[in-house]
Order: sequence, then C-alpha cells, then structure tokens
Amino acid sequence: MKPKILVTREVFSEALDFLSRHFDVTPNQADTPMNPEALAEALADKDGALTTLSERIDDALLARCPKLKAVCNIAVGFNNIDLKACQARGVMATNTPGVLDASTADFTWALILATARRVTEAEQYLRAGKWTGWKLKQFLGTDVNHSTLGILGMGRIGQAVARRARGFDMTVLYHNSRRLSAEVEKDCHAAYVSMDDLLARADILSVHTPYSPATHHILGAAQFAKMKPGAILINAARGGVVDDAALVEALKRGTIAAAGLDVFENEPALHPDFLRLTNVVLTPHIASSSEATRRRMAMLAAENLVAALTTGKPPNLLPPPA
Ligand code: 8YV
Repeated sequence: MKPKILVTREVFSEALDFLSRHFDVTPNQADTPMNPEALAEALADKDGALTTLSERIDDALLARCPKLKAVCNIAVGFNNIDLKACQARGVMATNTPGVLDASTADFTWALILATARRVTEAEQYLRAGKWTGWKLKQFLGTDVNHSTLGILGMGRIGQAVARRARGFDMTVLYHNSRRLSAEVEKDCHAAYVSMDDLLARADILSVHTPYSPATHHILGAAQFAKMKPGAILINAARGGVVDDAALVEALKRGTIAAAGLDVFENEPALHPDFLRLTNVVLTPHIASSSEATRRRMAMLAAENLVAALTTGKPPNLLPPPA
C-alpha cells in the first residue's frame, strides 16, 4: 500500500502527478482553506503533508496525527511550523530555500521603485479620471538612484536585493545577526553597519529577516524614530517583523515618508488605516509569485516529501531549533 498524503492547498498539476506516482494523494484543488479542526481530521490517517503558510502545524495538531512523518512547506519561511513539536514527535519538516530568491528580490525592487516614485498612487489618480494635464510639480517622488539602501537581514534574498542595487549607483549598507565574509560583502557591494547606523543612514530600508520570536516587531516605534523623515520602509519578508500599528502611526505623523508592503501582521487582514494612507504601496503576499518560481517551489516541496517518506533524507530538512 502506498503511503497516504494530504496536499493542503491547490498546487500545479505536475506536482500532483509526481506525488501520485509515489503516494495515495488527497488533494485540495478546490483550494478550500482548512481550519485547524478540518486539518486535524484530514491529517489523522496521513503519513505526510504538503503544506503552506496558511496551515499552523503545532503540537496540538501533531498529537492528533499519529502516523505523520513529514510536513513539507511550499515556502522558504516556516514560522507556521513548530519545529520543537515536530522534533519531539519524530516529524520531519522541510522548506523550499533558494528557488525563490531571485523572484523575491525582483519584487522587492518593484516595491522600492513603486513606493519611491508613487506609481500606484499616480495610477489610481489617472484611473479615477482626475488627470487634467501635465504639471511640473505633479507626483514628485524620491530618487532611488544614488541613494542609500539599508538591508536588514542579509541572507540569500537580502544579498540578491543588494546585488540589484548596483545599477542604481546606490550605497548599500546592511545589518545581520552575523557579519558576512569579505568575499560576499564585496560581491554585494555592501558594508556592514550597526542596527542604529542602518536606521540612521538608510534612505530606503528593506527588511529580509525570517520571522521568529527574536525578530517579532524588530521594526517598531523606537526604530522608526531613528530613521530619516524622508525614509522609505520595504517589507517583503514576513508580517510581524514590522509592528504594523506603529508603522501606521509613523506614516501618519511623517516620522518616515512611505512604505511598500507585501506582508502584514494577521494577513489576509490588514490594519485598516493602511487602506486610507496614500503613502503606502500594498500587495497581497506575492513577492515569490512568478509562474516559474511558484512551480519550482511546489515541485521542490513535493520532492522533499517523496524523499522524506522513501529515504528519510529530504534535501531541505529543517534542523530542530537550538
Ligand atoms: C510563499 C513566502 O509564497 O516562501 C515564503 O516564505 O513567504 C512566499 O514565497 C508563501 O509562503 C506560500 O506559503
């Protein structure tokens, strides 16, 4: 008998076909989000699961899934998975690192440019039929070229964002939990600075840290107060890294000038004031969403699940927390 697996959300057909060659698959091509109760029921007799950020994998759930051996996230982030609980219950957990770095970095640049040059605000004005003609002072924005880009969190995605800054003749500063090697700094044309220096000097601050208790609200009122009044904040990392309520206040008061946001605390719910502010660019968690990349992510997660349940050695096994 083939092992039984659950695919919690809609995936591309090639990933389902691949999984079906190895497993008895319960798909969810209707893409109905599962609440914790529905998820526990669906997983009760399964050996493995292909999951997304929408599903919380915690001890209460695992306690109800005695056969479960592997949970394979279609995401590089894994803050939806309690790794300690997985370790305690002998469940392997995996993510999809690497395959989404370039697409996510590209999209970060879309947010940087759209926010600095007020692209979505100007488009809304035009679509609303308000444009009566050219004006010298219309939608004056901020130059990205020759400005200072600050990167908080210099992993693979932060580095890819830094490398793209060269074409804009920018100064690139970064802060990270550990300083990178001289070779990587040279490749990224990026200089390591303290957190306070980063906040004080960045014209554009882009955050790329994973979300964990250690990075919860790493950017809040105290940090915004240290930034330049003209600064722009970009978050294509994870909701919760930024204190959204404090950001709304900072944007209203002009503590900082603008923000480009792809992720939010409690998404898909947004802080309602984001929708009323004109100095924010808002997108629905799509930074990795190029067709090629989302296909690669789904396939890599499927490969992890096949390896986990056949060899016990998935390529992207997450280590237990320290
Ligand atoms: C995913 C992401 O699309 O990989 C991540 O961590 O945030 C996005 O690229 C999303 O997590 C889907 O589960």
